[in-house]
Amino acid sequence: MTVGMKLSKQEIIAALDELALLLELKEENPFKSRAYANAARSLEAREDDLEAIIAAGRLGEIKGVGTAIARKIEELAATGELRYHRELKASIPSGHFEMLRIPSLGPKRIRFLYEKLGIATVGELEYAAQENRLLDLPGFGRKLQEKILAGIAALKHYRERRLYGEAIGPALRLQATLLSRPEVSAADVAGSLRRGNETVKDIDLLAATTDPPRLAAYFASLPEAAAVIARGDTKVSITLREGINADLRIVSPLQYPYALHHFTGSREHNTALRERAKRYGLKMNEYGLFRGEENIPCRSEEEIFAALELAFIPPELRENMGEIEAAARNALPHLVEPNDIKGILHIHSRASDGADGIEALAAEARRRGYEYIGISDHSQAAAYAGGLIPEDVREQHEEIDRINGRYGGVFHIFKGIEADILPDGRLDYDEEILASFDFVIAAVHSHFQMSEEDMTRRICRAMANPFTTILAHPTGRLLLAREPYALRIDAVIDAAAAHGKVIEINANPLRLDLDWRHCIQAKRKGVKVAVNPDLHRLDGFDYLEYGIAVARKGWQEKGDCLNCLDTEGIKSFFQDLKNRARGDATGGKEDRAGWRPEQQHLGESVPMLNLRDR
Ligand code: DGT
Ligand code: CA
Repeated sequence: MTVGMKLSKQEIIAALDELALLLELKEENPFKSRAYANAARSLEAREDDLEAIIAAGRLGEIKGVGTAIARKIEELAATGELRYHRELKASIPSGHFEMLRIPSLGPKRIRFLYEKLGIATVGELEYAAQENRLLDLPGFGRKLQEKILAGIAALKHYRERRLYGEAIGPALRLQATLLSRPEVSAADVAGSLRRGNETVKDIDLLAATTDPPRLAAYFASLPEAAAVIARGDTKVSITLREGINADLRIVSPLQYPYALHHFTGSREHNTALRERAKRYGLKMNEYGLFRGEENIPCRSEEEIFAALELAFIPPELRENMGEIEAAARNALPHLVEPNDIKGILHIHSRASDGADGIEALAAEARRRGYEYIGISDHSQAAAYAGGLIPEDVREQHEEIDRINGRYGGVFHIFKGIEADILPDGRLDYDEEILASFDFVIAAVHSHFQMSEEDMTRRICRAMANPFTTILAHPTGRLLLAREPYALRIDAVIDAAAAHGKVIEINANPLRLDLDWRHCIQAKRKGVKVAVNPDLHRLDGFDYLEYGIAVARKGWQEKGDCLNCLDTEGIKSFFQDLKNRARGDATGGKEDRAGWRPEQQHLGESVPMLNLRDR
């Protein structure tokens, strides 16, 4: 019998690690903190199913898991939370846990700052650092003080913004709510969300009605609104229960297309378009497109663009990165769409740190209409994530062959691996094992602190490895949480181009890495991308939509995405790479220059780079 877990194994491990940190912050007995950290490590190392262990009441058999910790794991699994954790968190100054997100501040230093200077919040810490109070503290100094100030600046930026993946759901629900109203004739999500930006400040909504006061009153009284920030007849701002602000602008049906364009932005795109309008003797704003006093009637955004002799520019491209010039030449890209995606790579199974077996993953992919999946569990160096030793790899390949046999060709599972890129740039298996995979995703998971030069050399070396197929999450960033490691991304893109390798758009909403700005750069160099969910459980398939938003924002077309190839197409792509690897490995001189299938088409429409500071 299974108990049904409210949290995944990974989430339980994360909760234990957080408990260890909280205990350190509280300066409980250091052994107690270490006990939780040790228990977390033992859980990570276990290969068998945690749910089954709990159901059998056998948690106590795990090394480092005593009765007290076992009970807490059971509570976490059964209820999704832990009373002890809640109480501990409440007993520590509110800002201390947040301070852990500032690089170079650990529990010890945070406690020390509290004892010496009474610093309980990030704001107090910022003030103290600005007043040079950290200069003379033992173990601190000017360099650390500056690092802390820089960390606080990043933290404040993070606080003001939300992940696309967090905001898009509530935004679409609000749009549906608006559309269900009889007085509303049109409603859209606008702003940075409509443009598919990776993080957003707020939710912008636009609605058309002939009865603005009624709609304004309705919106302000929504049960989703935890607070009403501002309320007029044309604009209402609320704070949602999730803590995100949502602005509704209310316009007349005639004004709607102009307002939709205006409030979609970006500011930079709007400014450039207004300049173009000026050259046509027109004035453009949220109320209309005017020649003198006369409004040029447009029933849609398409008609507004047409009035300026432009093709319709998809919202994702509206960043003034060359889209207006391309629209004028009728050379906009045909952006990739969800239906173009034929299969899913970068999938973790239960063999490493995923929650599901290969059959269940394949069945879910089939149910969603995909033709193939590629399993890519962690490699041996990633022991913390249950990385596969060579024997595990061989077993997994036999399992995949068996399942593929049962599918009889209607669906295909590719054999892959997410191989760690070791600090010196080598991959985490010998050539014999590497050669046994259909594809290899190379990934940095350790030693993030290298110099820019070393990290660039490390990753470029991995790109040059004949067995590498795809580079995973190239910058290692976690949006609103961790900055990218130091890296010359242009050198990495050049290396991908030189060796015919693919770069991943990791679709996890926290990563969205490769960044869309660099996708444009990759496209100019003829480097293909793969939209990869990096999924660890079945609902991870939902991440695809976030990755596709990034791909679209990065000007990617169907032909630019590896996993828009059908089964036969991707099979021969993998095979071509492997043939070449075999040539390299035997010192052969197989047609190296001539290889690079389909990589040469430099989209006519790719803009010159005009990368804004991030
Ligand atoms: P965000 O909210 O920081 O994620 O980014 P946006 O683009 O959603 O910015 P937001 O919410 O301030 O405004 C939404 C759009 O409305 C923006 O992209 C362009 C337009 N807009 C708003 N205020 C102004 C303004 O003062 N001037 C111009 N040109 N456009 C504006
Ligand atoms: Ca916005």
